[in-house]
Amino acid sequence: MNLKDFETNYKPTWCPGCGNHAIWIAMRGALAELGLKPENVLIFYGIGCSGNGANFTKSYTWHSLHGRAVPSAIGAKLANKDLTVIVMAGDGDAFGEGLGHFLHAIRGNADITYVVHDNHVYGLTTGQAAPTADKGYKAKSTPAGIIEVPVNPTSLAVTNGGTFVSRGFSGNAKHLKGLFKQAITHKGFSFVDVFQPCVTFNKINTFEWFFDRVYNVDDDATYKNTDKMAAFGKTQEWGKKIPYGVLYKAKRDTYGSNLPQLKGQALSKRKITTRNLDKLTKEFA
Ligand SMILES: Cc1ncc(C[n+]2csc(CCOP(=O)(O)OP(=O)(O)O)c2C)c(N)n1
Ligand code: SF4
Repeated sequence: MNLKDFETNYKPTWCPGCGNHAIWIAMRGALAELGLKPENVLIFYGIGCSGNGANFTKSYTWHSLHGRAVPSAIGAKLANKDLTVIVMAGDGDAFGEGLGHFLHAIRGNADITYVVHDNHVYGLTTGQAAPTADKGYKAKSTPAGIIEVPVNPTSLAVTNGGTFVSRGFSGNAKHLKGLFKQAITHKGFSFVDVFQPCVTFNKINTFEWFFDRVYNVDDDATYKNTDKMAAFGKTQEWGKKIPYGVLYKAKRDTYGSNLPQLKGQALSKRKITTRNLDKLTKEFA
């Protein structure tokens, strides 16, 4: 398998220089190196520039509703556990409209991979501020600057039962490919928050801005990514120094492995027949 095996006949329509290109290359590289075949991979996309990857990437795809890709993906994984199920969405989709789904998916530890294209803006709708934009960020939707503090997705993931919490950067596609491979092979909900500069609408959080600040925790042999408190500390770092890499890893049962129906258990010892259905309905009413 190689990168071409995961390409369709459509060429990306993303702006030249957009961080989405590196994510696209890294994901196809990861799938190819894992020896996966397009017919065994199902990728759910949100609505946004990131979601347009549905047209360029060869696999089974599902272009979801805005903010709703995660629950659809969990359902698919429960229906067919042999599929490799991935979600790719923008940060507006993931942490605005879809924030509730993100938290509940982490709690449940559904065995899917969640890649967020985090560019701090709503790219497709021309640059409104997304929930990860820094306080004071000025956009056409917030000309006087954002009043709220940003959502911190990696902190939320660590504190709400996350088992694979990581960050990638479009400026390091080689590392991103390795991260995607780890995330896909992780048993449970794996979260990869990718810094993906939007070169057209975000003139603050540019490639240069990130290059001046990011450092890779995977290069630090003293960092223990299984230490929850240390991981939480890393997720709180922002400003002059911003960590990326695998911030936290833990082992926990997946949602599917604990679901009674999938374990072959009957939900009730009482057999439901047409004769006792009325009685049962009354009991539950
Ligand atoms: C429920 C709902 N609200 C709003 C929209 C309009 N909408 C489409 S794409 C988009 C923004 C996408 O931004 P993001 O998720 O950050 O992805 P990006 O384009 O940056 O990749 C919005 C608000 C929609 N389609 N559905
Ligand atoms: S608008 Fe921004 S996020 Fe969308 S394709 Fe262009 S650079 Fe990328």
